[in-house]
Amino acid sequence: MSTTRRLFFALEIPDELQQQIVYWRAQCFPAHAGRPVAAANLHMTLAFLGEIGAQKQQALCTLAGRIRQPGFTLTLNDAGHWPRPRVVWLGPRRTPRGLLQLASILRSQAARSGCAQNPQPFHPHVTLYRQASDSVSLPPPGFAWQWPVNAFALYASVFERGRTHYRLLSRWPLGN
Ligand code: 2AM
Repeated sequence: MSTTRRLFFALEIPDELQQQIVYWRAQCFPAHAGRPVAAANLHMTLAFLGEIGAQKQQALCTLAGRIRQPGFTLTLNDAGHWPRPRVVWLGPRRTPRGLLQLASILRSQAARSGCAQNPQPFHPHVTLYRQASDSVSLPPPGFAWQWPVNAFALYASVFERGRTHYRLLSRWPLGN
């Protein structure tokens, strides 16, 4: 029997920024805003692959390794609340072209390999809270976290001892 894993391509957020974001979150959101995502789990999904087997994973990794794209600077300076999936998110006010291109390539490679993609346009975001309360208030504008993105990664979503965590499996550089 072949085993599958729940995989996705994502951008890592540097550890120091993850810590700064959770510190800011604790200051700026009400205590009952929702279930906060752990600092180490903060990331930006580029393409969700779903439950896939080793063969498909290998094929998608080969394609990912052929991507030649420059890096870009990402600035997270916007926040929002999606009531339906019940998430509060952080994202860029202006999406860098490089981020759109990278997500678009990974999403089309995934779709061509049989990983159904969300038909909605890519909306770059970092989930801050899950099971967000309906009335959560968002912090005023004026915050911004910025870093140079010079790689993207493949993660497995792992449920262990009652918790989900994201295990980094592979990383590919973005060039100049
Ligand atoms: P979310 O943070 O908006 O929930 C691991 O689960 C990552 O994959 C999360 O970033 C999650 O996005 C994303 N994800 C989970 N299911 C998905 C789906 N069906 N379509 C797109 N992204 C999904």
